[in-house]
This record gives sequence, structure tokens and C-alpha cells, in this order.
Amino acid sequence: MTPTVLSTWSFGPVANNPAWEVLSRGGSALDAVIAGASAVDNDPTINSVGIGGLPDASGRVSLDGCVMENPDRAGSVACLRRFANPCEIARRVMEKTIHIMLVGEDADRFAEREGFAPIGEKGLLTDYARGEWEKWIADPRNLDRDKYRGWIPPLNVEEKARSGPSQSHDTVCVLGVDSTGRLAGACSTSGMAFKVPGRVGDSPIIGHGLYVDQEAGAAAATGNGELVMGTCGSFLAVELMRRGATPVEAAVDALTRITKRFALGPDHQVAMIAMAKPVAGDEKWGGWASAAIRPGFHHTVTDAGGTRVEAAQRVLIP
Ligand code: SD4
Repeated sequence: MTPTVLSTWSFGPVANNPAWEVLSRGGSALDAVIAGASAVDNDPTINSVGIGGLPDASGRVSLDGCVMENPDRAGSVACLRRFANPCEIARRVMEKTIHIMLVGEDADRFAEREGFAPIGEKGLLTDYARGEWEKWIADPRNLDRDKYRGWIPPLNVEEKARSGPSQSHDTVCVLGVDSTGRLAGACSTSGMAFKVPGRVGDSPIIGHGLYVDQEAGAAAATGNGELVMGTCGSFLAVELMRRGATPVEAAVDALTRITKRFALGPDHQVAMIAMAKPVAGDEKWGGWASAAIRPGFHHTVTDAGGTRVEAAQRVLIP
């Protein structure tokens, strides 16, 4: 099987290059997607994932992430404050515990016990992220929001569409299929900027931000997590593929469920990437797809033909 890696947003090459390196030397999809997500975590210029992430309303960064190969092979961590690579820690939860998800200070402690290197004295807040938070907290319009609503996330759709691929920065979801035909997925985020402290979105929740079943396919979501959580978005897309939908049909149907069930604001955006389950012989493989509720979303795909950053294949509200 020809390996493929598919990731969210235009920073995707940061994820896809190391992921492809793993896949092209015969490595596993799981190793590849985690290498990809961690590379994005480690890039301080990306302000929605990992060490560059924007903080919550209290000015503290928290990171969420998960990995998945199958319903019985999944791991997740949420609200990490001292470690930069949630997917690597999530993998350890999957492989070393009988659990799927660890959260908060105890997830940090687990990472420490497992020998991961903490982020250090300065913590996770970059100077840029601190500056953005200081601007946010100084704006009187945000005084109540930090207590009750967090912040309307930085998804100014029109601005994103205008600014093009290089300015679009959000959760990284990486789906991969390796040369043996095994699927895997990883999802890493600092969540919604200036969120209510303790808020966890869809990204680390199995079935919401990510779902993988070798017998049905893989899907992952990015955008306003609450919309995805209300519809079990990634699970829904995979179940649709199980019933015979193509990846693009599954992604569009899962997003349509959101547009029908929520009163969407102008800044609401969700995008999904989906990958069909592999079958023997490349020519029969159902491939992959990306779709978004609104314009502005880009995916990055790498296969034998190289790496391409492209606009979503389908947009529900153009
Ligand atoms: C969250 N879904 O925490 C994430 C944020 C995101 O594009 O994906 N932004 O809600």
C-alpha cells in the first residue's frame, strides 16, 4: 500500500514532513502521526498548538491531545500544563495503563513519572502568547467573558480566507496510513484561546476530535470544539464510512449535522478530514477527503506525489 499522511491546516507541512519520513522508511502510521503532531507542538510560531499555544482566560496555557488506532487502541490527555507533546504522553497512557484518558495535574504527574521532560521554568507561555493575553485581558469587553463564556475563538472566517494558507493556524490533526495498510490518527491543541480555565474541547476526546477504526476508516475535526462534541463528529464520520459513505460524503454529512443542529454564529467554523479504511491493492482504496463549514480551511496531504497544501474539497457555506 502506498502510504499517505493528511493533516489539518496550512501548517501541515510541519507535521507531514517528519510523518512522511517515518512512513517512507516503512515505519508505522502511529509513529508517523505522533512525529507529525509533535513537530507542530514544538514550533513556537504556531499559536494554537503546543509550546506556542495561546493561554486560557487566566493566562495559563493548557494542552490537549489524543492518539488512536482502533477502539481498543486509544489514549488521551487533557489540560496538561507542564509538558509540550500531548500525543506522546497519550500514547503512553494507551500503552502503559488500562485507561484511555488522564487529565489535569495528574496527567502532568503521569508524564513526569514516565520520564518526559517538563517544559522548564518559563512554563508554556511564549512572549507572543503572553502579549496576546495581556491585550485580551485589558479589553473591558472581555471582563465577563472570562468567567462565563471564555472568548469567541479567533476564527474570523473572512480574514482567514483573505489571509490565505500561511496565516491559518489551529488544532493539528494528523491521519496516516502506512505501507502495511494500518491507519492511525493524532490530534494536538492548546484549545480555544482565552477559554474558561478547565475547559476541554473535542480534540482529546475519542470519537469527537478523532476516531479511528481499522474496519471502517479514520476522521478528525478542527474548529469550534463544542460544535463537534455536540454531534460526536469524528465518530459519526467513521460510522458513515462503515455504512458505505465515501470519505467526502462522510465529512460533508457530519458537518451538515452541525449546520442543522446549531444556530451558527458568523465565526463558527468546523473542518473535517477523513480517510477510508485500506483494502488490499491501492487501486481500490477509497482515499481521503477534507471538508469545511466555511471557506478558509486548508489541509496538507503527502503521498508518493509529494506534499500539497490545498483548500477543502467541499465547503458547506461558501
Ligand atoms: C478546540 N477544536 O479545543 C479545538 C480548537 C480547534 O481550530 O481545532 N481550532 O475546540
